[in-house]
Amino acid sequence: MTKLKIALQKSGRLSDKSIELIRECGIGLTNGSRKLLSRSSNFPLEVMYLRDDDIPRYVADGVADIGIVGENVVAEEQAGVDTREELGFARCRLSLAVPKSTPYKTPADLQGKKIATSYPTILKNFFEQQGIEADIHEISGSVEIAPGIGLSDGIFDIVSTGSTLISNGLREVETVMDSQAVLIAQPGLGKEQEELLSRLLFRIRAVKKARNNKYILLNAPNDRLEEITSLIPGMKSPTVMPLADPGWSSVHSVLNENDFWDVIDGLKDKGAQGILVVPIEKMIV
Ligand code: PRT
Ligand code: ZN
Repeated sequence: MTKLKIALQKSGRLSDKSIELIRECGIGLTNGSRKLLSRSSNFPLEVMYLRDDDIPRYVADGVADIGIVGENVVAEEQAGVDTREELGFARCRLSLAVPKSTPYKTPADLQGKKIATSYPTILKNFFEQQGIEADIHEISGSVEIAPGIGLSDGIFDIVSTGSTLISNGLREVETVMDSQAVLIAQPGLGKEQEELLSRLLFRIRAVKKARNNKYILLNAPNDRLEEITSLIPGMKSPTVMPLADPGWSSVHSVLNENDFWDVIDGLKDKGAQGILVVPIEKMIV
């Protein structure tokens, strides 16, 4: 039987969330202990665990059909894979940073400077676009210490909270790209693999939607029902049921996480009571 082969990071910032996503898609994995390979008993999926930097190449070469990796690695490796879905986790950015005391106004201030990075391809493209000639010094880890030990004038690295930069006396001066985990696929997958991938993507989208939405239940005075239901239109329209107490109704709907607190404030202002908000496990629209 045809299997879809997916490459996941063996251990690191992407691994737990990647495995969790697969599990939330209802795909059980045997030996989740991250051996080299694991299989699913209830979906034709085979997982191979790799270093994240190797994932785009393995997918491009067809050793794996699909993979989960950061956009930063996809851009750096230039392996020729298709990005099929943004997954919304492992968000970070790739930025230029210089020592706090170094004056900086525009990228042109980096002309002729030495920049340490683990992402030479992305940085080279950025400098080319900006018409800047700088000396890119590739190092594989602890990039943030390079200026302090006199190895470079600045760095180009992943930033998330920014605390690593601050504790190394560096200042973020330019964001070159934003990144998050993405699902990549080999271009020109076979028909059967493509069918399996669309089943998987259907589930991933249901999980993503559910994560972004909450189920809301509340009691509303009937004379303000219209105002209240207009705030929570839901997937089609809210469910409204009479309560035993005449003059009151129970309203059920779905609420997007982004507008969550604003809507709750509005509902309270309009007299809603007993508001309950519960997580949704899957959302098929
Ligand atoms: O062993 P393997 O090669 O598989 O893993 P790795 O060590 O190369 O990568 P890993 O596990 O550290 O990161 C995997 C992916 O997570 C990256 O390619 C990014 O897409 C994403 N990601 C998200 C991050 C961060 N956030 C992050 N903060 N990757 C690294 N960092 C580092 C950053 O370099 C900085 O030095 O964390 C440090 C702390 O960041 P601040 O700004 O929060 O202090
Ligand atoms: Zn890596």
